[in-house]
Amino acid sequence: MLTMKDIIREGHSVLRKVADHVEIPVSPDDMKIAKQMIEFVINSQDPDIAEKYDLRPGIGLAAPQIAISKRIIAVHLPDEGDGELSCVVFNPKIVSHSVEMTHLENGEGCLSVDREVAGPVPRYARITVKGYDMDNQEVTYRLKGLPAIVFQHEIDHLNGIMFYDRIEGLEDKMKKEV
Ligand code: K1U
Ligand code: NI
Repeated sequence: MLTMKDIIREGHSVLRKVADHVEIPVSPDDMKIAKQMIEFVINSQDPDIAEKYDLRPGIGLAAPQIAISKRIIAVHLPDEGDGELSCVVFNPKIVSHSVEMTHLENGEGCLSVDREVAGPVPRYARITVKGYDMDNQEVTYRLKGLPAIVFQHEIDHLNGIMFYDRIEGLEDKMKKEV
């Protein structure tokens, strides 16, 4: 299973690369990576498992964060209703978005950033994402609220973008990666 040792941190060159597309149908190797990623995110939210393995809770993960430069994301979080959104998406692509922007009141966190970087991260309020699921089926997600923000954060990782790159007026020293 993946642990925090497998998560690379800011300053690592893979986090600044544009990740490669995944071949569809998904290869057994890529499927294994995806399964490990969603397992990590789910485990990280289980208080007992998180304590035992010293996992920082996360609601999403992108393959570059485990040093694999491929277009794979995993998210596990409450949805806008009573349920949860738990999925892996291969080659996710934002195909449309609102003009309206939003941001999280308390800013964003990142498992690859071991410090707090304060400030609003502007995100589209609503997005439509297309990609492929673990059954090699094309999927479409129409998202708003936290799921929309998390998808944008994860897709940014596939394009070498860190959340603080988007914070306006952030002092240069806060953008420096040690
Ligand atoms: O990609 C990552 O580094 C994971 C990151 C995703 C994310 C967080 C906030 C806004 C956008 C994207 C995290 O999961 S940080 C941890 C976190 O925010 C959280 C963890 C448990 C419960 C609720 C939030
Ligand atoms: Ni992140």
